[in-house]
Amino acid sequence: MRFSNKPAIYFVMGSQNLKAKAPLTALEEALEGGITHFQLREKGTGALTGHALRNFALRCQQLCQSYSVPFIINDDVELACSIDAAGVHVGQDDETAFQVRQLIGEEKLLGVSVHSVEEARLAIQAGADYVGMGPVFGTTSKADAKKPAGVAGIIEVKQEYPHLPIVGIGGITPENADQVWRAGASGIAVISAITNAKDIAEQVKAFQLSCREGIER
Ligand code: TZP
Ligand code: MG
Repeated sequence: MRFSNKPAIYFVMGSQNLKAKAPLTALEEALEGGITHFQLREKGTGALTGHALRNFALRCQQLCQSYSVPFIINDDVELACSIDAAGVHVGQDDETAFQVRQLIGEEKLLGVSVHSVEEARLAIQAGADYVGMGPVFGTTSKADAKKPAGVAGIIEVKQEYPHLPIVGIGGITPENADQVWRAGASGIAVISAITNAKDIAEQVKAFQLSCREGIER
């Protein structure tokens, strides 16, 4: 499978998401713990821009490459192309998935945030490799997040498109992740439960365990 051949533990982070640790330290610990994907999502107050963003992105990319983990950029197609990132993730309010696929070519991963079977259908048509669905649970990491949707949407899209990789996002912790796995998700995407963890590598391992428990149950 193009997106992942094992359950994806997809870490999403921007420099603004870190309080106690340096962002690159957090990323390295998460890689050490075994994340399978990383998305740079630089947004909101204090977000890096311009050269600072590009330099930060390059350092994240280098770290990801040294662990053979795909480095994916949120929204910024131009930056992703200029540094040859492994992929791009876009929402419904960004450039259309169809346009993005044309700009990035066939090789790069394309992820699209969707909230319904219809949006999933359009994402597939546009050439998405996976879709993100959420917020599954309540989140404070996204200012304009919709109401938590639980796992119902994931189950519905999975029924309609059994081969489409779906990544759940929003308020996911090692304690509730089993619900997302059982709904049929191929992955879980996480910001705060990883960035706020004291021991980030251990927390990633707890997410790996949640997957085994979710599947066995
Ligand atoms: N999209 C839907 S919820 C969310 C995004 C980017 C934020 C997820 O962050 P957290 O801290 O894992 O709830
Ligand atoms: Mg976006």
